[in-house]
Amino acid sequence: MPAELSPIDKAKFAAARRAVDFVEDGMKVGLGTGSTAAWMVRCLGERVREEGLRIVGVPTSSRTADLARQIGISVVGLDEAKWLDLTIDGADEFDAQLQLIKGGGGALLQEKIVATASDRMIVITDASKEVVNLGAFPLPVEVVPFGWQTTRALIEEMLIATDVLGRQTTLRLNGTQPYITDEGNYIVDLHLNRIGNARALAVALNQIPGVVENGLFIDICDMVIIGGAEGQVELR
Ligand code: ABF
Repeated sequence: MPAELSPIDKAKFAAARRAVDFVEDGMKVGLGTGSTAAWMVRCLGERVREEGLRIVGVPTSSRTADLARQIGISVVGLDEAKWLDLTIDGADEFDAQLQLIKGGGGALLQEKIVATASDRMIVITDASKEVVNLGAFPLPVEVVPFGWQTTRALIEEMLIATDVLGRQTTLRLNGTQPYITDEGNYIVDLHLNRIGNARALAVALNQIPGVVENGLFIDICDMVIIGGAEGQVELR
């Protein structure tokens, strides 16, 4: 483990390091996005260089694609890979059922497509992201720019009939301009505080025209690896 890391980065590194043990020669691997996933890409690169591990990586964002190429991991698109053995990614929140909120990094759409097209998804995280109820972290919803204010109003209207505590929504910005995803869309963050029924909310959101995808990952994650600042890991 790099010695000069902060406690949180040591925890992220420990989870990432353990997760790459699950990667076997010849696998097609989904490469997540975010700072924890970036550690995983570096650890995977080390195995490629030092052990001659032969893998193909499918990145979930342009940022991850750039990093993987720099590090010497072969990168292909999902349509070339077709189906993946394993995806390893970070998360913003996870609960006891391994339901997740993702998308704080803005890559939820590609992350969900890639994870869904994988035999197995492993989430790597530090302990701070474990929650009893999802929702303290704002739930990202990717929407098409056309008519986004109408889409946002429809989301707010739908939330009234939903089992959530908060109802505020905000358009994600990059400076003063809307944040643009890799797919050219906007993100509306939902400040819900507590989500009672994540499964029902995920379905309801995706029924609204203009919503492309939401950051609730239900029945997608198979294992969470929680890293600690002393290098310890816990598998759930
Ligand atoms: C991705 O990166 C996202 O889905 C999640 O929003 C974020 C987690 O970032 P980090 O690992 O930097 O905390 O996995």
